[in-house]
Amino acid sequence: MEMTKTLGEFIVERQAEYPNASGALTSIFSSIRLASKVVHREINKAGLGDINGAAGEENVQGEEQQKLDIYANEKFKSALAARGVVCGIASEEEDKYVNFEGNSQDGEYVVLMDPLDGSSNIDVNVSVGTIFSIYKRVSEVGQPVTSEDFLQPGDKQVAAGYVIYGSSTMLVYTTGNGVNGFTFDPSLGVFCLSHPDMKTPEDGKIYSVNEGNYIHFPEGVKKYIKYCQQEDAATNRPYTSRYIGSLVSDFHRNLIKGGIYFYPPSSSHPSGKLRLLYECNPIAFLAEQAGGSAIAAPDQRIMELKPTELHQRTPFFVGSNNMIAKVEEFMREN
Ligand code: AHM
Ligand code: MG
Repeated sequence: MEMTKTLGEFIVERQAEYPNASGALTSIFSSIRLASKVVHREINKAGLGDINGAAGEENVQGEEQQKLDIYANEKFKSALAARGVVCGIASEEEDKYVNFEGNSQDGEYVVLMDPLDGSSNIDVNVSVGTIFSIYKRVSEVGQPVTSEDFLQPGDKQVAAGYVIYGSSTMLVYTTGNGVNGFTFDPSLGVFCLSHPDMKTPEDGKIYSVNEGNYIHFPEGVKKYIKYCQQEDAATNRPYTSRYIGSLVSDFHRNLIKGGIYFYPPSSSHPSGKLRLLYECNPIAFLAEQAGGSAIAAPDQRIMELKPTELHQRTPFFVGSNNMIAKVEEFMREN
């Protein structure tokens, strides 16, 4: 069998290529890698034990927490706290940001995460994911973290990525030098480089949106959806509609094949549904690093938004450049 490079080897190699990259980042990736293996293991046997189903609690956003949401949150949190390089985290499943005490206080990085995204899909054996975003703290090293550490614009991200627990488990990440994807080999217990230097097509044929909300969408978005459905040989229309309802999975497919994912503002949810800090920013960073784009509105890059709240939501349009340009055009005109 030909051995491909493992995630661990790749990170060490990259560190040598970029001497300014801190060894702390390597350590953070080790934590994420470990926690994702534990979550992978649990998800793969989720139908067997009593890990499926609701936990009986709601998160701060009024959403019902699933047992696996809480499990994944705990695993990632403790893995990140263990190495003393992360001083605090914020998570979809935590009301407030969490300060890591003790020698973690000397850590220079904060991590924001959605430990288990797409949790409505857990009980029915459909792919879910973990999303993470890493920043350098702006507060003083040695002191407790502050909200400013977490409310940084996406452009300040040091690294971001996701784990997709799909038909195979993959970890995809960027440190601002392109995007690389690693597939987990469960028999060896390692992630192997399977998708080096991922680039998304300039154009795509797939549009991904919850069309059940159509009636509540702004006029420009409605017209764009109709545009996707019209027949036009020159532009390969009608496009194909694909919507899993797991952002990570929908994005991952579109990243590889070319496409657009959007969760627009609607009359019932004026800011959309997705969270800026731990869903949209990391996905936007990956999209741009793969040659695509991510916007909140026409001419409004996601990563330039200045966050004001930890769990703030934003409209989100992400994917192939030409498709994003087209939806922008429709939104501008309407
Ligand atoms: P979650 O973090 O509570 O799972 O919610 C985020 C998910 C995304 O993964 C997905 O794209 C979206 O919510 C689906 O929402 P909807 O069911 O409204 O289409
Ligand atoms: Mg989520």
